[in-house]
Amino acid sequence: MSSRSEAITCEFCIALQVRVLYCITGASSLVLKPKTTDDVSRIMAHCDKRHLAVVPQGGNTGLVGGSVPVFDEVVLSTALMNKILDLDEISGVVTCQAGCILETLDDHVAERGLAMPLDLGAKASCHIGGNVSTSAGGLRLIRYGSLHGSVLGLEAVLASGEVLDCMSGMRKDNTGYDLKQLLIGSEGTLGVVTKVAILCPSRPAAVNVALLACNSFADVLKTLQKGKAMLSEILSAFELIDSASMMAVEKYLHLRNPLSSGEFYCLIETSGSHAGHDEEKLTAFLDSVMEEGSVCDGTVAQGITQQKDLWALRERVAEALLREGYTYKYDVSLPTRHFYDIVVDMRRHLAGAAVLGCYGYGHVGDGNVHLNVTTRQYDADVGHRIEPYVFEWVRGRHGSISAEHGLGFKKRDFIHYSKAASAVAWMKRFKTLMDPNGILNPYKTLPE
Ligand code: FAD
Ligand code: S2G
Ligand code: ZN
Repeated sequence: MSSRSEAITCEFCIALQVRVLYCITGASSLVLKPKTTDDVSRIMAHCDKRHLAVVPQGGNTGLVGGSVPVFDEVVLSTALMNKILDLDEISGVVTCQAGCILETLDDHVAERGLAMPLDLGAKASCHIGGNVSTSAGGLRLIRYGSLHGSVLGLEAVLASGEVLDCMSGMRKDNTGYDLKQLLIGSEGTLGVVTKVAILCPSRPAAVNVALLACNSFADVLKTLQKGKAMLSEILSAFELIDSASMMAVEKYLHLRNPLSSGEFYCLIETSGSHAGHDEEKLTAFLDSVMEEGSVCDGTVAQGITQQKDLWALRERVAEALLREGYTYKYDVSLPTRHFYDIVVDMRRHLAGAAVLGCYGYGHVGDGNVHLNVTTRQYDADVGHRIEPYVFEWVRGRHGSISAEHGLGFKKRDFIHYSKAASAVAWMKRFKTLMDPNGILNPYKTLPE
C-alpha cells in the first residue's frame, strides 16, 4: 500500500484539527502519558475516586472535538503505549498497544507481506486506539470492511480502573456477548482502549490507480456499478472528487489534474496478487466504461510516483479547502444514489449566503460523502443556514449524520437525527453502567 501520507503533513493534520475545533479550547493543566495497561488502570482508579474527568487522546487527528478537553479534564495520552506485541504471520493478526501509529503498524506488517485493513489521510499521526475508538472508515473500507469486523480482540480500562479483557486472535468466537463491539466507536466515553488485535490482509503485490472523468453523477453511479462488477475482488478504493474540489486542489495547492475536463472525477484503485491478471481486468473495465460513455476521459498511473500524485488530488482536498477559509464539515452516509444530491441541494439552499464554496468529495464506494462549505471566516448566519437543515436532509433519506468521524463534542446534540430515542436511551444506560461517575470524556458523543 503506497504510503501517500507524505502529502499529508502532520502540520496539516494539526491545522485541520485546530480549524475544526475553532470553537473548543479546553483548559487542561495535566497531560498524563502512561506506558502500560497497569498505569492506565491506576490513573483511572485515582480519577474515578475523586470524580476527575479524563479525555483519552490518541493522535489527536479527530475532526469532531472528541479528543480535546472542553474544560479542565485530565488528558490521558496513549503516545507512550506504542509497543507492537505480536504478529502471527499465518493468521495475519497483529497485537499491539493502543498508541501505535497507524503508519508505523503498516510499515511493520508490510515486512511480513501484510497490510493494515484501513488507510486514512491521517495515517502518519493517528493511533490505532483512536482508529478503534472512532471506528475509523477511510479509503479502503470498500475492500476490507469496517473495524467492527477486522478488530478481533480489545483490551480496555474502564472508568473504575478495572481492566476489561476482550483480547482474542480468533476470527470466530461465539462465546457470549461481543463486548468489544461496544467499545469500537465509543470515542473514549466507555473505556480507554489499551490493546488491539487486528486482522491484516495480505499486502497486494499489484496496485493500479486510475483517475476517470465523468460528465454527470449518474455516470459516476454507472461507473461505480460497473467497477464493482468487473473489478470485483481487486477493487480496493473508489473515491469521488467533484469539479469544485478538483479546482480547489489545483488553485490552492498547485496540484495538477492530468485530465482535461469533467464534472466529476473518480479515483479508483485495484489491489491484487497478479499484475497481469489485474491489468487485464482493469483494461476490460476501462474499455467498457469508455465505450458506454459513462467515462469521458481517464488515465492510469504509471508507477508509484504517479499513483501518489493521483491520490494527493483526493487526499488533500480538505487541506486545500482550509486554505480557502473557514470550513463547515459534514461527514455523512447516504444511500449512494443520493450521495451528491446533498451537495446540489445545499448549493441551492445557500444561494445568496456569504459562502465561498460548497464541495462534495469522499468515499462514494461506501456512500460516505464529505460535504464542506467554506466562508471567509466563521459566520454564525451561515452556520444557522446549514444546521439543522443538513441533518434534517440526511434524516429524510435515512442516512447517518456521522459516517466515520464520530459525534465527539461538535455533533453529539444531533445524534437523534440518526438514532431512535430508545437507542439513545440504552446508550445512556450503558454509559451509566460502565462509567457511573461520568468521568470518561464528558460532554462527548451523547447529548446531556
Ligand atoms: P484522537 O483524535 O486522539 O481521538 C479521537 C477520539 O477517540 C476521541 O474521542 C478520543 O477521546 C478517543 N480516543 C483516542 N484514543 C483512545 C483510546 N486509546 N481509548 C479510548 N478512546 C480513545 N477519519 C476517518 O474515519 N476516515 C478518514 O478517511 C479520515 N481521514 C482523515 C484525514 C485527515 C487529514 C485528518 C486530519 C483526519 C482524518 N480522519 C479520518 C479523522 C481521524 O484521523 C480519525 O478519526 C482517527 O481515527 C482518529 O485517531 P486519533 O488517534 O487521532 O484519535
Ligand atoms: C477524508 C477527512 C478529511 C476531511 O478526506 O476522507 O475523512 O475532513 C476525510 O474531509
Ligand atoms: Zn473520509
